[in-house]
Amino acid sequence: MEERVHAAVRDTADEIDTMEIRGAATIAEAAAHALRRQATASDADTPEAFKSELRAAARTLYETRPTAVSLPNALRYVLRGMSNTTVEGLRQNVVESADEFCDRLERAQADLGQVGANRLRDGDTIMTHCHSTDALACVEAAVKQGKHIEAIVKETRPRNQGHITAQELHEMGVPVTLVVDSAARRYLNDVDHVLVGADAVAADGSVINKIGTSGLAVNARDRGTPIMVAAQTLKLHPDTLTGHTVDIEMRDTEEILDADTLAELGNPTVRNPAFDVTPPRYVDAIVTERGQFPPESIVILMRELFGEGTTEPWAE
Ligand code: RUB
Repeated sequence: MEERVHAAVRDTADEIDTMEIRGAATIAEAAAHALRRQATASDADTPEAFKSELRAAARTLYETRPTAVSLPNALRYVLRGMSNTTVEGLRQNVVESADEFCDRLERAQADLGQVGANRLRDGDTIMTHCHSTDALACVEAAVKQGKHIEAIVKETRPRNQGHITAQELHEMGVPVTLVVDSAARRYLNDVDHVLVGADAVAADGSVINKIGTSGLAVNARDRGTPIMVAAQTLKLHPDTLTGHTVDIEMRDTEEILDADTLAELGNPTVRNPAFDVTPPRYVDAIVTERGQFPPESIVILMRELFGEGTTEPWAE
């Protein structure tokens, strides 16, 4: 099966796996592009062979990182477009649905940005965790509305995605203070909103995002600081409607310390979970392109979008 998967798809899968491509929305967009590439490069001579190639490509992409639901949601969106009965027709279907998916993603982020920006007031300071394009879309829209926003940016160990956030905020003209993760509570007194993204939102309103989000949310609630999650509907996890839980990715311990240091320390067990779950009671608003929702109401939107659940992206 692997040999039918185009090299460009395997490259994208590798880049997602090694996090050269990262962040839930960016992963989804790259996966849609990869399926498009598989379709345009395919030399399948029957519709069945073409569909089977696309499903194999989808599975290769799916098996990279388990937590961001935007990935299977993207694959499902593109594969569901395959309705034609000829190879050329199917190729056209995939190209069109991949392009449509990427357009919708971009529009959703812009619309969500407007909703999130309305929650921010002129002079507000936000605190961020990790790097989220959905969250930054809110800040960008607020800045475009003429609001002065400042940011306290958490480093986000072990991979320091906070550095990307700091750089992008700087490019928007937002003054940034960078802090180590453990300093977050100290600075929450100076913050008007905690603003984070999501890799997945469960039917009960729980938010799955970069490890450390839940601790930040608990501290923010203790300080009375509102917690806003920017998550386009692509982040809603359909399987949680039927009781499934979200798989939390465990990453390589080398992201935390190298083998020599590990040996010097007497080879302790090291754990490196990439994400955690913030219960809905610590979240004030989930901002989507369809408006803002209290976390407990997100299930209504999920039922509207997905019905009672979904199948695997490659199901026939
Ligand atoms: C990224 C992360 C981001 C979400 C949302 O984790 O937790 O907050 O993916 O990002 P990683 P976006 O760096 O491990 O991929 O809003 O861009 O979809």
